[in-house]
Amino acid sequence: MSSTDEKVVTVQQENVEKKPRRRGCVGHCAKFWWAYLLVVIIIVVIVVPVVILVAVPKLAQKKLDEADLTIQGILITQTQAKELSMSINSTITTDGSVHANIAAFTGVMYLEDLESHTPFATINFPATTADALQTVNISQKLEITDMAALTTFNTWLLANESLRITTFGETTVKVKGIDRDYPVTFKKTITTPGLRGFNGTTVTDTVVTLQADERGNNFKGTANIPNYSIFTLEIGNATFHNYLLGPDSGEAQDIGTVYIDNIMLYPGEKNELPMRATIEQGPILDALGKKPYCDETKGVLPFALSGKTVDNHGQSLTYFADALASHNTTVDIDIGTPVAKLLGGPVPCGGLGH
Ligand SMILES: *[C@@H]1O[C@H](CO)[C@@H](O)[C@H](O)[C@H]1NC(C)=O
Ligand SMILES: *[C@@H]1O[C@H](CO)[C@@H](O)[C@H](O)[C@H]1NC(C)=O
Ligand SMILES: *[C@@H]1O[C@H](CO)[C@@H](O)[C@H](O)[C@H]1NC(C)=O
Ligand SMILES: *[C@@H]1O[C@H](CO)[C@@H](O)[C@H](O)[C@H]1NC(C)=O
Ligand SMILES: *[C@@H]1O[C@H](CO)[C@@H](O)[C@H](O)[C@H]1NC(C)=O
Ligand SMILES: *[C@@H]1O[C@H](CO)[C@@H](O)[C@H](O)[C@H]1NC(C)=O
Ligand SMILES: *[C@H]1O[C@H](CO)[C@@H](O)[C@H](O)[C@H]1NC(C)=O
Repeated sequence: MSSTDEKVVTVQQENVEKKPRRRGCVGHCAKFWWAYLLVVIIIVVIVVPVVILVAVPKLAQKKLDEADLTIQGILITQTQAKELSMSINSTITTDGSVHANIAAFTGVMYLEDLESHTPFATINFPATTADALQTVNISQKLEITDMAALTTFNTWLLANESLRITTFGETTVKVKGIDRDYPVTFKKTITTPGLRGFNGTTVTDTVVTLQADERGNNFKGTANIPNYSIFTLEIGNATFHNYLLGPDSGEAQDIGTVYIDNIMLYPGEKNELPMRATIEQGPILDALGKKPYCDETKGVLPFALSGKTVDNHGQSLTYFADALASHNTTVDIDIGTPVAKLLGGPVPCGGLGH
């Protein structure tokens, strides 16, 4: 400010309000210091806090809300009765316009479409930044605190074509240049494919024996179980009810137990698992002698399998067993071919007496 300006100001202080920025301040400010103080106070007390306490956190929350969470894979291993290991490979994508650090937090996961929103898992999210692309891989032990919620989740995962999972947690974000932690809510809902009730399962390489082996099994085969989900699941040893479905849908008969050992279900791979069963042979032979199995289907019989028990290294896993028990997977199995091999010919229509 030049001395000339100062003089002008002292003379024309009445005009200050019209051209304030061109004026100096000495005399004027001395008189109206309180007005400037008021402006400063207003800026400090209202504007800065509004920016810092309202605008920035609002923006931070908005950017967090706009970010996309994508889950590439979920691994459930070391499954025990009360705990399991869970790893998640995920990415968070943002537009990258805000430089911020999101603090680590504990979040929960629940089924979006189940009204209670009861968490089935508690996840420890690591600290992340708001970079355009973030890889967030999590690997942790999960104590099972709500068995019913985990069982329901597994039931939905098994039965549905797709399911929506919400991850929710309260955390804080620190925006670059502002030394302050803002509370924000992390809430993301993803849609992920389910197991579709193992639809499309086939059983091949079937062998039937008249005499049961040392474990009591008189049937062997290979189960080919499709996994449409992104989950890898260590299930362990599972047993299933084996229903023979009659020609009329009403006539289902529980004819024995199917055993599949050491089930580790992978996505994107064919899950070929040896299976064995202890089944009553009478109902099988009866069915093979009836239409349409004795002619049209050439001995391919319809079965339904639903879970009975799940045991992994000696521990009973009810959260899998109850989910598997809630669903019937229908499978057509070629029993006619191995039986014909055994008997030296196919069972004719009308049964073996004919
Ligand atoms: C995450 O990715 C790594 C490397 O590709 C892989 O070994 C691991 O199995 C994946 N985990 C999950 C949970 O998908
Ligand atoms: C994280 O997961 C991705 C796959 O989603 C994988 O490519 C990457 O190698 C994993 N990183 C680590 C450290 O496991
Ligand atoms: C998923 O499956 C469960 C159990 O069968 C069912 O009750 C639920 O309505 C299904 N949800 C969706 C969204 O399909
Ligand atoms: C499984 O297949 C059956 C018969 O094809 C179909 O009715 C059912 O909707 C399928 N279930 C899923 C979850 O895809
Ligand atoms: C499954 O059962 C067999 C015995 O039938 C046992 O040797 C094996 O260890 C069991 N596997 C698991 C994962 O529990
Ligand atoms: C599976 O099918 C059998 C035979 O039809 C039936 O008795 C059983 O109740 C069914 N189980 C479930 C869970 O639907
Ligand atoms: C799971 O298995 C099915 C059948 O083998 C396959 O079509 C599907 O692509 C697999 N799922 C994933 C996520 O790759």
